[in-house]
Amino acid sequence: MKLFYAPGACSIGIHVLLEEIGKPYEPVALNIREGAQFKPEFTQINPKSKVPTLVKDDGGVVTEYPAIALWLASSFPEAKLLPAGADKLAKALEYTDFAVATLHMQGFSRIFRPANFAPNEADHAAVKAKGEEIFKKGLGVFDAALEGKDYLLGEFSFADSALFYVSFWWNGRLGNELPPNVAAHYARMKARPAVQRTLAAEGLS
Ligand SMILES: N[C@@H](CCC(=O)N[C@@H](CS)C(=O)NCC(=O)O)C(=O)O
Repeated sequence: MKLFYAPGACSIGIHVLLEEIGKPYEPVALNIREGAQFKPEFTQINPKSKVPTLVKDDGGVVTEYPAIALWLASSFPEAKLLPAGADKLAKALEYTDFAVATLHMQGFSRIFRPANFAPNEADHAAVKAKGEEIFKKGLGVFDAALEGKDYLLGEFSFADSALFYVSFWWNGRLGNELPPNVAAHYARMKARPAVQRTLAAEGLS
């Protein structure tokens, strides 16, 4: 397997899952600030120009965070990343998609890339404020979901990797406070050897 990632980007969550699995893989860092994702060498692999992108051993390509996470969890059951049963599996996908599609794409993207939402610079402060509102509301949902639990599904699953990366952005990168249950989850995640190896590999520890 080959993982295309950018240090500190959302791909860090998939990087964590690969470290949890512990099978051989090749991490390939893309400099997305310099536009490596738009170069033909990469667009012929993923025309959407996004990380994470996973190339399987059979040469097939998996894109989109929830799909990659689900594929990894299903393909390596011994890593126990896949919750058993339809109800828990649906919950894991629900949490993963909420972190990626709402907190990341709707919230964090507004905070980090306001120009993608409003061409007029005068509107950027309002766009960022909306992003923060979306992000904080989402963290509140995760905080309630974690009440009385160590991980989102009780046991560790692929969904925790998605909450980890948005927590890392909010707290680790922006220095904002996390609500108590999410803060405890983030601390628990950072204590996992797989997370520590990933942070070190991405030059973030
Ligand atoms: N919907 C995608 C989002 C991936 C995404 O937005 N990745 C960002 C990094 S966090 C990226 O590759 N950005 C490069 C760009 O937009 O040019 C997923 O679930 O994987």
